[in-house]
Amino acid sequence: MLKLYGFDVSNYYNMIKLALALKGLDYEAVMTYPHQSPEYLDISPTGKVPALQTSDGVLIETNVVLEYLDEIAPHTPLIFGNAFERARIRELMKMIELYVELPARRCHTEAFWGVPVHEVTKKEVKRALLNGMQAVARAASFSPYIAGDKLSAADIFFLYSADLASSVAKKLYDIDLLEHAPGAQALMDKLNAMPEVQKIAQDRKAAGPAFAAYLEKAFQKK
Ligand SMILES: N[C@@H](CCC(=O)N[C@@H](CS)C(=O)NCC(=O)O)C(=O)O
Repeated sequence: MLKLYGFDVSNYYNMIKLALALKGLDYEAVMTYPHQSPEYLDISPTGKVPALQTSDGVLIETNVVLEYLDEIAPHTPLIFGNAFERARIRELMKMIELYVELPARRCHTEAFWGVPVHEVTKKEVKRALLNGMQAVARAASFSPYIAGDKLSAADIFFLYSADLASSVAKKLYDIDLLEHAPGAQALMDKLNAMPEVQKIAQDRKAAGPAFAAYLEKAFQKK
């Protein structure tokens, strides 16, 4: 059986959880916070989560895992269409990760954990997030899904990247990031209404206090 390493507050972990749920794939969840212990590095070379243990070995990197799941469970495709259409879905996934998720991540400590970020970083991130969201808006269709009329892996990336990026933008800059991508809020509302997404949100809420305690300990050590 597939084994998924990670924790319920992790947005990347939740991307894989949603894909597994949509595809109806069984898996064992192994509650794991990212860490650099030799034992976990034997499983995940970066020490990050998520990591997916398959019968052939472990896979890391969320986009790679999503592609793998699409190959082993093609009945509910998340990357579909002709070669060009599939490439467009991958293009959107990559844009969302590079230009929305990753810049926002640079300010997570201040936005979510009360650990201040340097003013220069905050300035850079503000510019990157506005440019990134506007770039995604130019490339996306939002009709109603990001790549057209069917839910794709790009929607999964968007859902679990835009939520955190929007919180960062609101908390640090008092900006409504989704306003910069017409159609994005309606898509988020549609995705958030899905029962699979609601279940993941419940799990995330339930896991919040334990993660907060873990972070407090982690930051005390530094
Ligand atoms: N590029 C990785 C990113 C995964 C990632 O950043 N996961 C976070 C948790 S949401 C993590 O493990 N952070 C710990 C660290 O960066 O050391 C992916 O696509 O899976």
